[in-house]
Amino acid sequence: MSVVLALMVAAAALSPQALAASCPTLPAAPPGMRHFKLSVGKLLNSKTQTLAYNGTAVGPLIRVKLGEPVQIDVTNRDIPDGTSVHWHGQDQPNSSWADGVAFVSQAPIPVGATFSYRFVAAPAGTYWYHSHTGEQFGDGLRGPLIVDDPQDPQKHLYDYDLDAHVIMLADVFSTTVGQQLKKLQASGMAMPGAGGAAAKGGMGGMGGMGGMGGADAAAPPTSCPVSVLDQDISDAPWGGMQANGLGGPGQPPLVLTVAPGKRYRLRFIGGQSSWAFKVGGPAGGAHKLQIIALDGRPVAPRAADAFVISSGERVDAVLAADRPVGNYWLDVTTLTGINSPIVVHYEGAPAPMKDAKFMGSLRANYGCAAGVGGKPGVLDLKNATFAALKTGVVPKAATKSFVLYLANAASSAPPPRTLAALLSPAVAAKTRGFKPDTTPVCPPLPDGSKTNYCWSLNWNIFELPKTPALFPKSTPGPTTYTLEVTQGDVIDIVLVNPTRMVHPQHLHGAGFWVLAAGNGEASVGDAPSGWGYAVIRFRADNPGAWAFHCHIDLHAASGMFSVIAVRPPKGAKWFAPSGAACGAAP
Ligand SMILES: [Cu+2]
Repeated sequence: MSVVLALMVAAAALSPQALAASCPTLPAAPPGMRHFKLSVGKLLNSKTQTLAYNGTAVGPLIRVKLGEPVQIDVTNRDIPDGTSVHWHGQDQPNSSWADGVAFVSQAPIPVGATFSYRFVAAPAGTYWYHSHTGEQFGDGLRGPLIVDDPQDPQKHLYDYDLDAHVIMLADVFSTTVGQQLKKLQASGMAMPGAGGAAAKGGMGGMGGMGGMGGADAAAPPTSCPVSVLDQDISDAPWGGMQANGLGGPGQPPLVLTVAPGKRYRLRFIGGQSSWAFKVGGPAGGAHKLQIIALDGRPVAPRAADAFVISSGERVDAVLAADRPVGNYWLDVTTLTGINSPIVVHYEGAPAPMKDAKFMGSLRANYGCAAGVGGKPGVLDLKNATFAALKTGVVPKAATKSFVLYLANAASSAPPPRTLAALLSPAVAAKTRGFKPDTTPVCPPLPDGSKTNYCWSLNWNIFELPKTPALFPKSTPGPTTYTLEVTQGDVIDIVLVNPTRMVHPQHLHGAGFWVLAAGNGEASVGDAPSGWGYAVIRFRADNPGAWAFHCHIDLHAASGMFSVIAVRPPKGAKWFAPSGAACGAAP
């Protein structure tokens, strides 16, 4: 009897319905506050996505001014697991409750409920919103969020900044990301070019190779040999890509209309869940791009034929319509050339879809290019240096620092001793004493089940707490990896990537300075040559529970995730007074 009761209690604690008993809908936004509504639900009869905002391939554009208060009412129409919306890149000062991460800052919004998010729009730039519940964003829950700066310091660089030129990129699949994850957990990662699931144990037999992933060659419509050197590897299958819901398999391309002689600000959003994309060209391309902002922040302009954009990243680039009137391709491809393009259409040119000669030049596959490193003029943003226009005052030193390995938890590669000493004892315990492991296997999942796929931070397979980390009554599980800091701390995080894949790490609730980045030796440790590293610094001045994780959907879902708890000094409130959290204990 008591066992049954305990089980029922546990089940109730997990149900979004029960958790979100108090998931409040606020009254209509007061004057001066912008008000938007999102309806979240299943999308039937689509070949490329299973979930959608407002029933459209890409959620509606939310465009506001810097400093404007915003209210967005989000209704869960029919998603049984619940949902939540994260406002990617927005600082959320004193509004951690509105950050939208299920089980970190809120309970999932249950079916039929409407939760009102409120926050002040800042900073200015190109941002986006997406689900932060389970793996939902890769299934189609993504939309653009633009914050305009009335005093835009780059206004002189372009003539137009059109809604129609906000470009949401996405990789699309015939399976949900959840299904992809289950398959990977069951059979492990395929090696590049291996054409199938790896042997039992995932990386078995490849000791020392770290997290080399592979394209799932089960049924890609087109394929190119993957290039490890250029990082064009993904553990997701390839099903095609879209720009604003167009250009996918069997679809017409996205058309960007321009007037001759004018300059256009194009806002690219890396809404894809797995694959990195190259934007620009074709090689020797018709139009050069002038990059003016990265991840929303203005940078000193820099010209490029093309650039690389990973999951979660944004690139603002000016395209000058300086070619003879006509139609031109603007390529968006994987790094090795699997392609789905955008058309730049000049006013006065024939409609591109009716221009047989032009459309005849569309190649379903541009062939297998040399990749990023092999093409002149292609900027790999990870290795290029950009100067931020506004840096603020960088604190001189950190008060607290962390080292995070972006590790495949089945990897045999041990951290170097000097870095190992910097890991917390709890984390060090999880690294199995740093003994080289000649038969690498993933540790069991937090629920005890076996897995063959285990991305991690410091070998920890993250589990979400049962009640949101932000709530006073939250109790973390054994592998709920929480970095505890105090409001006012200056934090350094050393990110070390010992794997062959890129891992775009995303910090919630704060911007950060990149102090150093590159390959080879990190300035604060001795990462072996060939590993990638980045050292970031930020002010932990925003109290709350903030996610810090890989933005590749599969990686975050498999365990490459952490929570940074910014605790206010003793006696101060954890919630902002305006906090109206979803599922908060009364
Ligand atoms: Cu990753």
